[in-house]
Amino acid sequence: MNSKEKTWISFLFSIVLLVCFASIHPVLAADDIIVTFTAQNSWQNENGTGYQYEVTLKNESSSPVSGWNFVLDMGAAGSYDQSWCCNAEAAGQLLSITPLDWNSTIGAGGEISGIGIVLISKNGDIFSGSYRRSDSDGTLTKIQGSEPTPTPGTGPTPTPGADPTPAPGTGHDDPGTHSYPSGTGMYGPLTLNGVNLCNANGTPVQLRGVSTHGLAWYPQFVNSETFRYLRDDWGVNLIRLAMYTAEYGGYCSGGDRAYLEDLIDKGVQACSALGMYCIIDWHILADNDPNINKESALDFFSRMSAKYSGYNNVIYEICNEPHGVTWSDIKSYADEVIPVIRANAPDAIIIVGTNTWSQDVMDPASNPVADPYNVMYAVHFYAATHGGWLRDRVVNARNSGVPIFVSEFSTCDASGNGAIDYNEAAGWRDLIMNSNLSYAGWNLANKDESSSIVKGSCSKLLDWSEDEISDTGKWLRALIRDGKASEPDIIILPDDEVDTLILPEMLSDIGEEAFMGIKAEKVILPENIRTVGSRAFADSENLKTVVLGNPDVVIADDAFEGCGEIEKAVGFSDQ
Ligand code: IDC
Repeated sequence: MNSKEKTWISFLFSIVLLVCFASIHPVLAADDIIVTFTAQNSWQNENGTGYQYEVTLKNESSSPVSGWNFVLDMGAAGSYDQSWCCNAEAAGQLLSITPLDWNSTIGAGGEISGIGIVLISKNGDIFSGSYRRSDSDGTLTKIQGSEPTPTPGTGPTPTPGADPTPAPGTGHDDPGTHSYPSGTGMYGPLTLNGVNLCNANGTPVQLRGVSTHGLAWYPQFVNSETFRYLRDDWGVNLIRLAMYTAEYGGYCSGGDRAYLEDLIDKGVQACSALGMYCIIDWHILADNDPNINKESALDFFSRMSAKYSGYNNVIYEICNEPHGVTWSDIKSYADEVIPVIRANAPDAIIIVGTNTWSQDVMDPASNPVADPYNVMYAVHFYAATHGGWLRDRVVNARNSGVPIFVSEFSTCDASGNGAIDYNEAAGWRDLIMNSNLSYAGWNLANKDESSSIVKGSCSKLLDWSEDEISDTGKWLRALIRDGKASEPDIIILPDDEVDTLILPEMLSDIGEEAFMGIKAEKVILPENIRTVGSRAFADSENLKTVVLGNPDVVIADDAFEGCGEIEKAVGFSDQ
């Protein structure tokens, strides 16, 4: 064969290949989206069985698909309950799902995951499986998966570790991208100075946050995207992880302990990567006396404190709301649990609940726990039930040397529901702001009750519009935002051992002389940092490199006075 013939043959061969390829993969292929429902959890519900599905969408075509939707026919046996990381609308038996901004495009051959949909079925798990989506009307046709099965057994049977994690949005895929050293809160280690919660060099700090609802009830809110959103939009720097011991899926009432501990770990790790603090809350309630489940508590806190011993952002709340007991019952419990935590976490902040649903804050004034180092006491208020009289107690207790943490509160009444008392709430707000109290508002969920910060009608886990957060949510967000806005420059004492100092993302402006004389060789300024003040890093002898997350950061001329030559690098690639 001469070269001309060869060229012809290879040309013809290509044509044949092209024709074969085109017949298998039509250029304008239709119905390229495969939707897969995988059941993660199931539990008995008054209307049938609740199933929590992880939903993925795969784009089998060779071009990206934007603005997808799909429509699931739930049949007569199915109904819609809630969802996350998508918009859902149920009309009769039809459930229509559309994306959020960040997951609206599926790349060529790509897949998106993290969508959660909870459906109720009277006929077992009829939805698990894969479906092909019709391009024309979005309807789904099952191509693989289960036939209806008998209804499974009772009780919540969550699969450990299989809780929903929202698919990451662009640029937010790894909360650790601008990472904090593992287990570091944005103000570094905390300590008490009198009744005030402070950073290591004695500057008072304020932890402002939200408490989850029961972890077993609303696990979907425990994820780093939600926490990041709360941090960046609301100014939250604290998440309380409320783990009920007796109620619904409770740790001591038959709940899945491994699953609950996985959720705690997920929450702790998310907070750590975001420089946020978190409270591990042993949420006693119906079990009014903490001594009832003391053995479990000792075991739990011993393991938790060992696991998080190096984490300066973890706070231990050892009994949510004792009631119907005496202070000496609570104190004797605390005097057993505190040393167990101290053995592993010598400096952690520990919060002790007080009697009468954490209202009797005067008790410890005359009779504190045996080892009061870094121990605070809880006050809980619900504004429509607990007014000025409880505020007076808080003031008196603090004047008597009792360090107080408002580890749970809301604007409505003590049922967690009912009307908001804006007058009393304003009184509490003044006390919180004037006394720089740290707090966690109840609750981070979309339950249809006034204390939930997201409305029952909204299933989004982040990016809530004004209409999607409840009145309590609005009030709380304003409180937190104002707290953040009025926060003084917080100077963090860098650890002498640290070669690389990663500054918290929340520090948008670095004040004058804030980090003078640090020992680190390298400083990383996350992208949120806008200005670096005069002599901010002056006289830092070892300092050689400054990594700028934001190339536009405005740095005072004398910020590095007295240092050697400084190399400024842009971006985080060398972390
Ligand atoms: C409430 C929840 C509610 C749940 C109930 C279970 O808001 O959805 O059904 O617990 O018993 C507390 C408790 C806290 C309560 C809250 C409101 O710490 O668990 O949550 N509250 O009643 N103390 C005072 C009020």
